[in-house]
Amino acid sequence: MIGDEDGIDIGGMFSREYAEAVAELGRFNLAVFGKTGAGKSTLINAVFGQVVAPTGTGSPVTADLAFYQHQSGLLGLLDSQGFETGQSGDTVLARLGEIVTAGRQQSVDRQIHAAWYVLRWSDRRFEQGQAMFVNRLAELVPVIVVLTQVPVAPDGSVHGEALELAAYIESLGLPIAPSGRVILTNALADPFLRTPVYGLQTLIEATFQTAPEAARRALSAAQLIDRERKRQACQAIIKKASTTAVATGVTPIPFSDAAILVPLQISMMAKIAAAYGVALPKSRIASVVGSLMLSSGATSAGRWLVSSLLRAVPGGQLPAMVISGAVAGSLTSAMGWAWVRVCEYVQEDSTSGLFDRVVVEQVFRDEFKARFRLPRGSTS
Ligand SMILES: Nc1nc2c(ncn2[C@@H]2O[C@H](COP(=O)(O)OP(=O)(O)O)[C@@H](O)[C@H]2O)c(=O)[nH]1
Ligand SMILES: [Mg+2]
Repeated sequence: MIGDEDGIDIGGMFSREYAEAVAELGRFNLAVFGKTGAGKSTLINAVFGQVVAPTGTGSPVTADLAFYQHQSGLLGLLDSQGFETGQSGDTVLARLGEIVTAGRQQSVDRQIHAAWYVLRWSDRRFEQGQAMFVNRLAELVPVIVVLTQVPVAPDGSVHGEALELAAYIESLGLPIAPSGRVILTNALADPFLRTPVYGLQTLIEATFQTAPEAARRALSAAQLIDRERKRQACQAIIKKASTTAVATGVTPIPFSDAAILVPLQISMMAKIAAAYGVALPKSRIASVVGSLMLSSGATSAGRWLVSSLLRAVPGGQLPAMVISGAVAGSLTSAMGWAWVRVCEYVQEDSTSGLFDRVVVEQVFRDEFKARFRLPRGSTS
């Protein structure tokens, strides 16, 4: 058991709170269509990171329409394994029709919220069969049309012929979500040609606009592109927790009183991890949170808190003081943002795929130090 000497089972507490927070976010379900080689998998990877194939239990999984889930549980993905329009397109549409119909009787996190129709720019054409497919698809689910592998110059300008193709598709008057515009993307940067990644933020924006309100928080958590959106979600979580902490206040002596804040802070950290869609097994995050809080001493009877205060007080004398509500609030807020930094770090550094404890602790501490301010007048 990961806990401190006060007997708080931090890991267990975190796990429960995290599961609850993820469940509360729900799930965003996306269907992705396009020919083999169009760039579906590459695009999904760039936007959501690694999405794993499940066992297929409970989902109508077939060879032509496979259901995948993000490890966080926040994203469901229906991937047409690649098909041509015509006969196999009909099969895929029929299958999707069944899924959509079945979903109508179920909760919102079982429904398909949007589709991406993915088209490789270098095909340089959009056939009538494809237009018909988009039309029929749009009867089942809102369709966003995405041009992939678009050539982009180092200065970020898009190849003129790609713009022309997009304009041509738009001129057909298809029911393209959310605004009739085709979205041009390049999911891979080429360091040799110095071509940048392009259009993913626009794609995410369009997907947000298309998704129903109930699925947007899960989408925000699952995607990797729009970090500002995640920060905004975390800001609300931190504000709520620190406001509660202000109302709580703490007396540092005896030290154990600081532990009053622990459940609040654990809950805050769990909600943040969920809002970031940290794609690690929850047991693993829980164990890191446990060791983080233990080693930082934040939970062990507030020792760390007190030593932080000591360092912040000129002369290093611990005055006989009550940690005011303002300090409790500032402390909780600093912890929240420090944890946001850790979640960002873990997401950016997806190559490691692991929480490295030493590094995580460093990232946490650095951000905490930068954020924690002793409110004026609180030590007198
Ligand atoms: N330069 C570049 N190459 C891409 C891009 N998307 C896909 N590719 C390449 O195109 C090929 C097919 O991509 P993939 O994602 O497997 O297509 P899928 O069959 O639709 O899933 C792969 O070799 C990718 O590396 C992109 O945005 N830019
Ligand atoms: Mg693929």
